[in-house]
Amino acid sequence: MTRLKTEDICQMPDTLETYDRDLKSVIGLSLKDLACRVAGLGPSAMDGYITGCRVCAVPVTSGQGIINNFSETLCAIASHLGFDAFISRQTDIAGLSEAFEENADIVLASDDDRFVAIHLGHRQVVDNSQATGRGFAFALDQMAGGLTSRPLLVVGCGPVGQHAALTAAALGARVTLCDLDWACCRDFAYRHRHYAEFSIADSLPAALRTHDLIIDATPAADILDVQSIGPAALIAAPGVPCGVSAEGRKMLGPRLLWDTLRIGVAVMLMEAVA
Ligand code: 2YC
Repeated sequence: MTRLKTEDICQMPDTLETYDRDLKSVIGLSLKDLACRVAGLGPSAMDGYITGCRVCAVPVTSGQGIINNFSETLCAIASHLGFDAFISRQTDIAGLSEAFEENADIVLASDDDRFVAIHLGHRQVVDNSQATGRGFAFALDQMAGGLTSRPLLVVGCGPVGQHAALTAAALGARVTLCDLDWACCRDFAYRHRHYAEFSIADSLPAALRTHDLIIDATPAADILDVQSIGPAALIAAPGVPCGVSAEGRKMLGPRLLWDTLRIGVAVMLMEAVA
């Protein structure tokens, strides 16, 4: 999991309204509507669950420690979606205890390895990597006007890529996996062979030339050479760094959906509360 830096997120709390407008222009849905769609409930039905639902972000000091603005950004996203969000005054286990004592319904917390939403009442855990994979597959479905029977390339066969691949397949796409670790793709395809048929690309440049729908689920910068990408291709890229270079991002414009945290967090919260 690539660790965010403060500079990746410090603008987010103040730009959520603008972000939501941009997202709606690219995928036709607001952040809340997208996350509700992933969670399988309509936004109005979801409102009944969201209103008054208390979300506590608990800073965690283990490993590389706290990322400045991380918990604040989680709270800002939760509030933007209509939740009653707050940050625990204390960190770690004391913070977790405080969340419980302050009647939090959902705790958001991340160490260096796992970022989860835990619904204390439903006893449910939603993992960020899984929620992000699902969120970006749905987002691409929206951008593309449907994935049914369409070839879709997932680059990166880690937790985010695997859940993006499963969700894209569930949405009808013909999914091809690509990863430097070919065996990882083979094992995933074999494990899920009764769920869907997953192809494996042995060359990324060739796969980029033959796919118009691409999910970049790698922690690698500049891995997607825009020269190999077709003029109609749509790309969904979760996380940091973006697999498309800065000039590539300019060239792609609204054909690229890149988001480092908001879609994953929104899906975590909606899936935890649904
Ligand atoms: O501020 C804190 O509580 C830190 N312990 C947070 C560490 C987050 C580490 N993970 C990341 O930077 C991201 C996740 C948000 C999703 C993938 N990587």
